[in-house]
Amino acid sequence: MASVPPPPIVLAFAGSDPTGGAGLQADLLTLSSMGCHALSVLTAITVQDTAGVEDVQAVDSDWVSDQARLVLEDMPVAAFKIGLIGSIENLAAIAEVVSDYPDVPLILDPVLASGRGDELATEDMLAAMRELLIPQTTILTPNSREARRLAAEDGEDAEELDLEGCARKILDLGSEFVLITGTHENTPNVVNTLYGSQGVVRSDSWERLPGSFHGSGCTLAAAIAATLANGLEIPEAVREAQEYTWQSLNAGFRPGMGQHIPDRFFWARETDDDRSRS
Ligand code: PXL
Repeated sequence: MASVPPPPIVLAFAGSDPTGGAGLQADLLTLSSMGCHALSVLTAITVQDTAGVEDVQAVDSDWVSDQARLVLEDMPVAAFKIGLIGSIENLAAIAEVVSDYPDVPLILDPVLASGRGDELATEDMLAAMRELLIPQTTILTPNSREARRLAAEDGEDAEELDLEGCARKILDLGSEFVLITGTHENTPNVVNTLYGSQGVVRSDSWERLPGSFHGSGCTLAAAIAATLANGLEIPEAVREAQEYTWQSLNAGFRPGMGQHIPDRFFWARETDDDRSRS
């Protein structure tokens, strides 16, 4: 029997999304689909449907630490991925846990609001993110709105900031790389740009798909964690994760009355073409 190497392990800190579109469920689907084993540390429970988030209940921060510490003492991890954090106490707890693993790449998706605009982080959490988590981040994956909010200084109008300036400010906060996604920009294609200390590392342009998606940011950040855990260098890891995410979105479906959700297992689903061929 051919021996198959074990999957690399990725630890995801995330909130539960009962729709299966975003959050922890998006991370598990993406990491599994990309050949990783996911450890999942629940940070919050949400009440939501495909239209929006109705309520969020953060998990007690001691429980967040304890969930993470026990699995980390048991298993080696190849990457961390952080999504919805839920509270400032959770943010501090997660920052302390990951600081004990400085060699493990950390992908931080700064979840500030749902697709509909429901706030998922307070201004205090934003400040704590800048101070405690961004300095430990390998790749931060904000959309352009999140990048502007993170980069805006006191009294500054976030809307006015250009994305390259935002990237520079975020890198100055200590993130090694920042990938700013362009879904919310008024451009014909979606342009995602990866910045590092030397400036633009790569910029990729994607056909803009119709409809609005629930869980696209979670999918992209989890996919980057997976490609890094699988051993790719950062520019290729970011390229391949975008390719995977675009394919998941292109195969997306609308299970309810709100947004579309990506199909992270697009490759496992038979299409009509497959069926007519067999
Ligand atoms: O897409 C960001 C996100 C992450 N995690 C959870 C969410 C959302 C958006 O709604 O609900 C749990």
